[in-house]
Amino acid sequence: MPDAMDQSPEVTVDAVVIGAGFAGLYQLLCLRDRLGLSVQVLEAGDGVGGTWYWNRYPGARCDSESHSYAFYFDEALLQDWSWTERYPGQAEIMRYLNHVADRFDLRRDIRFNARVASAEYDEASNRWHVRTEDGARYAATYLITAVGCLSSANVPDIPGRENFDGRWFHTGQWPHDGVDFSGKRVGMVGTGSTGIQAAPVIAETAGHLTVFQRTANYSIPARNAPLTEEFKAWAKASTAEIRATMHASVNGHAFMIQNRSAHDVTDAEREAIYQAAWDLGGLRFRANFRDILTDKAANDTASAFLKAQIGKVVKDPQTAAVLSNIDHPFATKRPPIDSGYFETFNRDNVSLVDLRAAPIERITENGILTKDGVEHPLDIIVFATGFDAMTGPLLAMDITGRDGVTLKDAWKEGPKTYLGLQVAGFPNLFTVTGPGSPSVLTNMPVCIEQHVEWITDCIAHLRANHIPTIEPATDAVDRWVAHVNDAANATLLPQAGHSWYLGANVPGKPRVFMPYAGGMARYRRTCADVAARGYDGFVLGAPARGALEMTR
Ligand code: NA7
Repeated sequence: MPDAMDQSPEVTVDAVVIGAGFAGLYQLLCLRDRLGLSVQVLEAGDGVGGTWYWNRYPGARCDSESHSYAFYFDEALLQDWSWTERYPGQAEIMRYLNHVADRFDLRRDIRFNARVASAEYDEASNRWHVRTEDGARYAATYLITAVGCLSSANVPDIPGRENFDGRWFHTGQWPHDGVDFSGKRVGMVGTGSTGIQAAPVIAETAGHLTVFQRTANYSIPARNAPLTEEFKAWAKASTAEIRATMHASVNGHAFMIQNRSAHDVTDAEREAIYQAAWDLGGLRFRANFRDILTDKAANDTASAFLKAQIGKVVKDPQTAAVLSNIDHPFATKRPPIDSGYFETFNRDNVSLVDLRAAPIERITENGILTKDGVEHPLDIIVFATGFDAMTGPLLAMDITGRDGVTLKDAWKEGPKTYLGLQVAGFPNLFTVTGPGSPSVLTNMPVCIEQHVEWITDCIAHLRANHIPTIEPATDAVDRWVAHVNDAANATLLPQAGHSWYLGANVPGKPRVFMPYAGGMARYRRTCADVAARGYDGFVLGAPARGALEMTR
């Protein structure tokens, strides 16, 4: 008997786009308004926003500066929108993306509450058949995933969670009506960017906050503040300059990495440079010297400075020692920036548990039991434990390409893409900010714009030339995967053996350095060259005979 899914009529469009965050919104706009295609966006949430729709945890804030965390494709949009703070908060980013959706009339082609369950390529018709969990069906020539890199929550499989009498939450699936911490005993597991943002805010209202730290982390003050009218005026007058800097920089930020080695200056000069960067706040700290991420001795200087700051801020020496017992070079895990994180440990209602000394044994009815036999009584557990990054959201969908090969099979040893954009054996499937692209190592809107525009130009090329399919050649994929590895190995990044860049935070996930560490500017040139050379490394399907005759 056919199931309910088979009974709903299939809707045919030129392109299905999965996700309505920055990437999905811009991809819709480009394909629909620039190329004139019919497009259906499928979005699991009930609103636009992607990452920012789900990550509503207390203190959620972007760590790219607001004037660079925006679409740059439309000058009028840039001129009309004003950010209010140096680093945009979650609610303001949501307002921005809703503004974009309204301004370009995008909602009419987005179906909300539509989580994609499967997508299957049919060679005979050259169509992707896409199903949502609620049984809707779509057929499309092009399938574009705009699912984000950090959208598959990693809730650790700690025994006993089901027995906990209190409530628990993952920061990436935060309730829309918030969580009331007042007077509650809150345990927060995880001290990545998220935990570091959340702890100070939770501590403001919680009866007691216990932070469970497995890996100690560096953090630099964000020094977030309202933007001055002068800065706002400068940002609006300087959009061309800001865009040029973001396109030229390694990370897509609106500042360049200084072209000097940490060894070029005296110890006193270096200390003064670090102090000034600490006082200024934010990710610019990493840009002080060109060799911070390539030379261990250079990195050690930054690392020593940052560890010393923890000791200056945190009053209890034992707590300071645990917080600064950091085992990896600076910035080899995503460097958090914070608003009062280390200061939080000076509060009477905050304590730190060192999971390296006593790991979590299990969750009990009353709280968290650590291996030293101490039960930490809790009313609420917050898992700030990150994501099954980059591949997680793609593999959560059942994607099947040519000859019945699934993406799970194709990637069982780790993700294999060409330029992070396409997978061999999956014709006309494009992965915005996919593994093998700079993505999470950059200021995301910049790399999203580049990917979306490249994909749009590519589809325009296919259509203009009646080319039915594009997919990468396997040797081009092999070369790119090797290059992605080489680029990572030329840096200190793989030295943080437990980072999510390597997939090491998810049990059983292949250990492969997933993002491309060769730099955004270089990557942008590579993608442009590939296209200019007739999509070198890609296999283009032969134009249909009828189509060719029509063009003659
Ligand atoms: P992260 O950076 O992956 O941090 C997750 C944190 O949770 C990190 O401290 C982990 O420790 C910790 N963790 C994960 N699983 C466990 C278990 N089972 N027990 C104890 N501690 C655990 O995620 P975030 O959400 O903070 O940030 C993700 C990105 O979002 C960030 O990099 C920015 O790009 C924005 P570990 O280090 O694995 O020992």
